[in-house]
Amino acid sequence: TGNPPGKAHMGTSFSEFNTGEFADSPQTDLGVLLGQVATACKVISAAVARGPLSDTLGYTGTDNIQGENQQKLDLIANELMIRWTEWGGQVAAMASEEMADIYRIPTQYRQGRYLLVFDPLDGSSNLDVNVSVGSIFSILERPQTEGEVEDADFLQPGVMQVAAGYALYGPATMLVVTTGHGVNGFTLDEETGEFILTHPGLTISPDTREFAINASNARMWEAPVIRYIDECLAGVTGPRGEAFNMRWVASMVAEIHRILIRGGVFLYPKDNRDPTRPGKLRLMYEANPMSFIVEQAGGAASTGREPILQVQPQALHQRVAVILGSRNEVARLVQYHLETPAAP
Ligand code: P6P
Repeated sequence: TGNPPGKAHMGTSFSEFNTGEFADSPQTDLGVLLGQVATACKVISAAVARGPLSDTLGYTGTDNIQGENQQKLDLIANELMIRWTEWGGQVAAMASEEMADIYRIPTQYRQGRYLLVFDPLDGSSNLDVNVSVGSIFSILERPQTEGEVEDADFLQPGVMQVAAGYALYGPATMLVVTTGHGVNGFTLDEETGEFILTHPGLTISPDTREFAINASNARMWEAPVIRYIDECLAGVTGPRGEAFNMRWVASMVAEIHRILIRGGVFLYPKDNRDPTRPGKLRLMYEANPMSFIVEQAGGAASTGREPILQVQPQALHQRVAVILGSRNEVARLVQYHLETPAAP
């Protein structure tokens, strides 16, 4: 499939792009679902923007399955994603960072062929300080279309995703999507309510001199990461012979978007704070969708020891180590892991 050459030009609306993307394919349902997700993201964007004006900032006092304090807007965004997609006839069930269990579509709605997995408001700890946040989504197909959807139906490796994307609620609201035919970025025209194609064919430079990591965890990093970051910090007189820059927004969507635009490598690696915890970020609705996007843009995504998209999920909310972005830097980090035996 894919839009005819030259069809997806700057200025194309997401609606027109979506139609072109699936015009001659059996995946037209996917295009319809992506349109519904895009609308949900517009509504979430408006809710986030009104946060300080509508008493929806701050915490609910409850924790999610991750043991993280839930912000009011986390739950609002979760509800909005469900309400704007459950009736559309494209989805059979959903899973979210904010819900312990899967959400099966109510029987009054047509059961679709897709599973929608999402982090409704990633980076929400930035809300009260008005720093960019986003929504991340991943779309899988049901392994079978009979009977009730079970947790196990979601436990597919990232290579099985049929689409993935994120909305970035920043100075501009953007939607970045892949269906396996490259990565395209759309900017919300607040006047018309349309997402307009502003970044066709996003690609990540293979090399970079910018890394993103939460350096306050340095004492807990494993040897390969310590080696890589030390070399970056050593500057022009060090083994890399270059000066590196660092960024850390604590909002994965903002970090990945920066990497798509100007290159970079993002690390949230396994650390030794808890031997049972392979990393902080969640596989199904953070690492997998972002890895699909990054790889479709010519980048690479690894746990340090295996490609993220090859990881076989064992549980809906499992965590994973994440190293992704400019492929030559990811390759260097993978090589450093190979040279260092995994801790027992
Ligand atoms: P830390 C946000 O909570 C998130 O899941 C990602 O968006 C972000 O990259 C990371 O965690 C930030 O983690 O430990 O720096 O607060």
